[in-house]
Amino acid sequence: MSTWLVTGGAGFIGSHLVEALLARGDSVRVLDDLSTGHRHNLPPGVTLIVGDVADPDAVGQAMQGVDGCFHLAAIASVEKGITDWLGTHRANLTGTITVFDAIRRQGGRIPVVYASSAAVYGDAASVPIGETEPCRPLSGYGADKYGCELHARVASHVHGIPTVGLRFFNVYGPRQDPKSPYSGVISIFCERIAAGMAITINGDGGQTRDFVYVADVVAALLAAMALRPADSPVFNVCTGRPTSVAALAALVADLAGRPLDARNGPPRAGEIRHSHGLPDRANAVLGLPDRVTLGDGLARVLHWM
Ligand code: NAD
Ligand code: UD2
Repeated sequence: MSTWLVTGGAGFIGSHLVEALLARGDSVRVLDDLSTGHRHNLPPGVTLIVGDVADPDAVGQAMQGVDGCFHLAAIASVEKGITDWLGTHRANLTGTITVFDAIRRQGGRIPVVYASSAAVYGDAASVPIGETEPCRPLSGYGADKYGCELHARVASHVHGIPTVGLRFFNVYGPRQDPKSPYSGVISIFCERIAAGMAITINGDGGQTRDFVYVADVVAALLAAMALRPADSPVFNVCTGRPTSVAALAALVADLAGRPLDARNGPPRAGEIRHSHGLPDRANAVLGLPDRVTLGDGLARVLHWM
């Protein structure tokens, strides 16, 4: 039986990963400050350490005796990175270096799989976006995620720590909090349309995103942990299929069996028009199964609500 540390394990993606690790009989320790995560997201049998991922003592203690670390703790919001630039930087980049440094201080080679983001690309010149596309982040959040990738190279090349970075595109699924002001479009649309409420489409709705279901993200996290590479690779975690926001709204209404009451609001400032990734490298190296289709994933979200 292996023992894993999951930072941010009480959050949306982290809690699904924790469930998968427990289901295969492993032991799980979670380090989370519960800023956006919830105790009730965690199944019984998990050790929860309430603490800050940028606190070297808390991370050092949590890291004792584990076989690997899934590092997901972060302030997962572009908007928060604008209003609290320094605080977000501390959680997102300092927190990641704290994880690597705790392993260095222990003199071990504990492998780390960490969450990066499609935000590292900024507004890419062309889609679909492959991993070799230059990283030109347009937000503090994206810059810090890119910083995580650069420090992961240092962790690997200087300190011998195996690392894998996963650039998540737009992740969705049950437990993504629709009440959060930073919530993803799918949780907002599903909640409002199912309740017969109007939705707002920012701009003309022609902007596209690559929506990836949380179970597929968990499969990528688990496969990445098995790699233990020496060259600190990064992978897109995406479907390769673009969906426009207008088409998403229509599909949710159809699946919910509700009429669509959609209003077009002003476009979001600084909005990226098209974001969808090339999944080929992840498919080849991580050996991922087929992705959950958007229709199936949305049905599961609606069923959960
Ligand atoms: P989430 O907010 O549900 O989870 C983040 C977790 O980290 C929460 O439980 C929160 O309480 C915890 N946390 C935040 N700051 C912390 C700190 N300083 N110390 C300890 N714990 C802290 O968000 P999520 O969607 O599950 O995101 C998980 C990871 O995936 C994040 O690193 C995020 O940046 C990344 N990501 C998510 C998406 C997406 O579409 N959801 C896209 C790209 C990248
Ligand atoms: C996602 C991530 C963000 C970052 C970024 C990288 C989430 C929640 N955010 O931002 O963390 O990684 O990708 O590029 O996953 N929309 C509406 N109406 C609404 C809400 C949203 O039209 O009520 C639109 C929004 O303007 C955008 C699209 O839906 O065009 C997706 O919005 P989002 O906030 O879910 O995610 P995104 O891509 O802005």
